[in-house]
Amino acid sequence: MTTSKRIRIAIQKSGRLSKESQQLLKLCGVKFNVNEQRLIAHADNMPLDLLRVRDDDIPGLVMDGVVDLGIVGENVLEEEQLEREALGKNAEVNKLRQLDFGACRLSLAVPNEVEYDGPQSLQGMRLATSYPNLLRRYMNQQGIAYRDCMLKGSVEVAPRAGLADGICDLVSTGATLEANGLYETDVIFRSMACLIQSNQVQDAAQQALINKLMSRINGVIRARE
Ligand code: PRT
Ligand code: ZN
Repeated sequence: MTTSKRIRIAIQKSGRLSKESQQLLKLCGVKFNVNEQRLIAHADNMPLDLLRVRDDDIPGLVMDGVVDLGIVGENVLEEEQLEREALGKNAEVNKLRQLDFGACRLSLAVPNEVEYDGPQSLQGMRLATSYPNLLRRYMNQQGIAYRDCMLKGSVEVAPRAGLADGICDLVSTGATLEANGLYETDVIFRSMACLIQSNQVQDAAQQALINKLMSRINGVIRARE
């Protein structure tokens, strides 16, 4: 519980989105210093705090109203929404805008020696993934039966290790697939980083600050286009 009216924004602590998330806020005039040991960084010049967490935790923190804003990949957001909807939990969030970094796609890939002739070729396969809900939605839409193998990391080595027949993983350049003797067959979700807001922000001063931040973000992104 907090009695202060400071805005809280969750960003990735360390990883592919953390530098650009921090840079975007700095370009919007938010002055802060990050201490690697600390979860929270307070802005010096406005009532805004940065909460530095694992990216997977960001959608839930925003949906539950623990923080007001979050910067996260659309892939992580969509996966969490599907997960919560399946559990009958609140998955509501207000997506304020897509950002201009973090581009990737969630794709299916199989070993080079496997012949692919449309999604039906994946029928009955065991697929390794960290995105079971996005995978299930796509395979159900295609009407393809499969089994999954949940892995939080090292997904791309699962086929070679004999754990799975194929994978469903994030791709940006394709170098990781190539290095592991895999090729991309289906793109199932395209993603960018995005800014999300909790539906539970009710304070007018907080909303005014969020609106100000949004218009600055729009300006920064427009200037970079
Ligand atoms: O520790 P934490 O849980 O916060 O981080 P994480 O390890 O789960 O996430 P991280 O930092 O790897 O990625 C954060 C977000 O960046 C993802 O959720 C995506 O929205 C976005 N993003 C953009 C990517 C990539 N590009 C990407 N290429 N996330 C992961 N990858 C990985 C992919 O999983 C594969 O291992 O990079 C490899 C493929 O890259 P290429 O270039 O070889 O194709
Ligand atoms: Zn993560």
